[in-house]
Amino acid sequence: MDGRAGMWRLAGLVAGLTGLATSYTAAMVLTIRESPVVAIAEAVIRLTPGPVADFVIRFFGASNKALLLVMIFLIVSLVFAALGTAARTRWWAPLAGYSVLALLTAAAVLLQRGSGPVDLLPVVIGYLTWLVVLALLVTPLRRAERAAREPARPAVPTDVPPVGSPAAAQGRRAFLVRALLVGGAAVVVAGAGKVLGSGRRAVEETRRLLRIEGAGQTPPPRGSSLGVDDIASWQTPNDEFYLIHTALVVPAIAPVDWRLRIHGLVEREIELTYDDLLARERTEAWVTLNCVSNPVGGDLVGNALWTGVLTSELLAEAGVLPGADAVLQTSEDGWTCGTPLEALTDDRGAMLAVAMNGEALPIEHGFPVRTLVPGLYGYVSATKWVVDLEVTRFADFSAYWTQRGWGERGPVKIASRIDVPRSGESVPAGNVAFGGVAWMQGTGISAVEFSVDGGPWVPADLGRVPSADTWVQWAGTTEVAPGDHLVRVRATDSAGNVQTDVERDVLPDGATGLDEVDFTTTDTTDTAAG
Ligand SMILES: Nc1nc2c(c(=O)[nH]1)N[C@H]1C(S)=C(S)[C@@H](COP(=O)(O)O)O[C@H]1N2
Ligand SMILES: [Mo]
Repeated sequence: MDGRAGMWRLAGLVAGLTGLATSYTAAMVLTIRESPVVAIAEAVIRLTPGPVADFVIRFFGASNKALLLVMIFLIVSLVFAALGTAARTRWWAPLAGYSVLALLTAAAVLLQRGSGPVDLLPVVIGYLTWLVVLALLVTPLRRAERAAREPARPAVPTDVPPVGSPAAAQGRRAFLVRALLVGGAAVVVAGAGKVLGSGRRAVEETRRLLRIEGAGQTPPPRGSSLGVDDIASWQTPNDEFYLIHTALVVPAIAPVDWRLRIHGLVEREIELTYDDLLARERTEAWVTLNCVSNPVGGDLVGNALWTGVLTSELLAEAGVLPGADAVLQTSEDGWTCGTPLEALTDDRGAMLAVAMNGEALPIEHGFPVRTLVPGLYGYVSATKWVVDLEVTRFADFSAYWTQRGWGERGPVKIASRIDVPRSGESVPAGNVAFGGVAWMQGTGISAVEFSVDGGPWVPADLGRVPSADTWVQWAGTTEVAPGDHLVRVRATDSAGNVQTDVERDVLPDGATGLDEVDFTTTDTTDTAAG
């Protein structure tokens, strides 16, 4: 048996497994989801034809998933070893192999429900690890082989079979040392990932089992949905709600560990536990939350039912001292925002939310507690994983996004969006359906109009809403001749302000301008007649 071939196999195996370790740990750090290998297992299960899957599942019993993982592990280990062997003669072979593996894994990850671009990061990290580690390991092996091929020097006569030159032996030693170090590092990295992942999973499990009594009792008002396909649903499901946070590692806070401190310019500091908060009287309201960096027509906006405790009551209990005009909010991950004190104490219903659409807040949306303030953009109000409220003055601090050039106060701006037709869509000419959503939290929307090709503004029907704090669905139809068209939309709020067509960037305090969509209408009379 060729011991040197064994070394190449070992190099491939160590590089491969180290890549699995870094990608697993990256997955544990970045998300609460499983590692890419699990994504592959799930894809295999999903893509397996029903009867085969049934058989396999019955055959393996309850442990089928674990067994499938072990099998995948064994198979990729063989592939890794083969790639190491291939690297000996064809430098590009492992590169090609790793690329194929990474692409397959990326596809499997994207097949998972609710996955996004960030979920690909572990795959990228694993891929880079493969390349770097394999290069690291084969460099001394190549050196050894080159040395072994060099013409033998006049040797001292000996009975020992030739094992190559001292340089070759040295190269192999260097390889073994590196393989050992890298392998050890991989074990440490994977261990760290396991610890991180189990903490996160424990919090996720706690959250899943948590029932917030009385939450989710306010159904969407009848008529909030106009029943038009492809308009954003009036209620945004939790797993479709947009996500914005600076945290790379989303805090996983067990409710028992959560504390909120209310202090600063107050008569009495308050410290609350999660149980303290849950023991208080709760409020529940439909509120639309949107991001200041949402461009005109963008989808960084969602509408949900929020359950929590009014900040006005907590702050009244703390006793705000004269002179204060702001609350500096801090999250567990150190993000900060400054909220006008008034917005947290007036009767708009600002709350420390514990539930979203009737269930405990999802971890990525701020579990166990976040702030929610109707009428303000998220970046100045909607602190996820909130742990500290300091009553203070705007003059005395500068919060995370304000330091980066964004406006200090952040009241929302009136906006409307076209969801139907989609940009570039082709629809039959004639009576064409238009629709979308519009919002102006705090004031409410009184009218939405749309205009095709700069023609007259056509009033749209509006869905019913429970308050001024949610978005409203709009829909309408108008006659459109065959050809290419452009539709624009504008809203009017309940104070009579008409949405401006002046285009402004999202920076520093929210975009303005009208959403517009290009679409094509096709003449259907021929085909209908023929
Ligand atoms: N801790 C923390 N809270 C945060 C942020 C953040 O980066 N960190 N982003 C804010 C911004 S800019 C917005 S728009 C909302 C988004 O809330 P969502 O991710 O639940 O939709 O959260 C706000 N709360
Ligand atoms: Mo935001």
